[in-house]
Amino acid sequence: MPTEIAVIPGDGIGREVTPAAVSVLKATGPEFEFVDGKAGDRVATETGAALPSETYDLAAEADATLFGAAGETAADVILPLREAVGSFVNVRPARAYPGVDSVRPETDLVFLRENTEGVYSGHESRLSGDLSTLTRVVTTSASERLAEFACEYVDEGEYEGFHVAHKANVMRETDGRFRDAVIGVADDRGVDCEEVLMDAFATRVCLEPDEFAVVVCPNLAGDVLSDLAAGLVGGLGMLPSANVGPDRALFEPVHGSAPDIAGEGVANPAAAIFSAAMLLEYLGHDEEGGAVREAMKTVLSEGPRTPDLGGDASTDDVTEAVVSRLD
Ligand code: GGG
Repeated sequence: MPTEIAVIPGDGIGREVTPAAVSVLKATGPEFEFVDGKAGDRVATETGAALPSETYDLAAEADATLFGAAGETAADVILPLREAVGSFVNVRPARAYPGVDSVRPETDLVFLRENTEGVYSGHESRLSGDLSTLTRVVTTSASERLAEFACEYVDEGEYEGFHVAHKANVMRETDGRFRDAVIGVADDRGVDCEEVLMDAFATRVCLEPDEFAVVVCPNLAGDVLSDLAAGLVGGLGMLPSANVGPDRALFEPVHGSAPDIAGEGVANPAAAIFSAAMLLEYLGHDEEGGAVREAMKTVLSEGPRTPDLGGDASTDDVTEAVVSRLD
């Protein structure tokens, strides 16, 4: 039976970069069955549900999922999709590549973002006309599971250790629990783990990104700090990600729907194509994943490039250039 890949483009430029990633996957050789799923703002308007149950089920049952971008309905789309694949960690590499005008060309980071709780756990309330509240959820079990993943990631990637970013000096109970759980697991496993306050990290990573390699973060901090790192390496069009669970995973560019350029055919497909490389490796196609990454890197170096990287090429031009290097 061919491996089933759920393809959920979502909103805005997700509808342009996801087909680009699928074209690249089709050019790699392994036999995949691509099954399309609908989700997002337009689907919400048409059907009343941003994530129809059949799309949730598709992601929950497919071998892997390729997602594009979420728009206004992000909370109703990407958070449940991550739940559908059982994801507990969002792996977000932020790397500078030759040929891309990067603020910090020495940047080579991977964020391991907690993916189930924190302030994204959905416990928001409007208590009055003047007052809204949000409950932040942090469990030892989810923090330890993330730390276990981080220790394995560090071992497999032969890193010296990892940093844990937190704000436990202010959020003593929640980030204190997160920090203690992560450091506890690292100590038990004999993995070097250095703590850093997340606000200090934001400055230090801009000034000295090569001081960091693997950074473990609570959910919101991981979302924000990885976007900050995107600014060091050429912008949001550059960062891929993998939402990993015990049995399944969902791959998506870090960027959102970019309504300002949606429909113009000029979105940078690099993040989606790098996400496809991560998907291939996740499914055990290491050689093909490496080939996609190398082809994308060559195109970034030699062109064509989309306008966000200073070029005038279209999404299709870049995709065709990558595909032609895979033949
Ligand atoms: N492809 C990533 C995406 O759609 N991002 C929009 C967004 O708001 N994401 C929230 C999150 O990553 O938790």
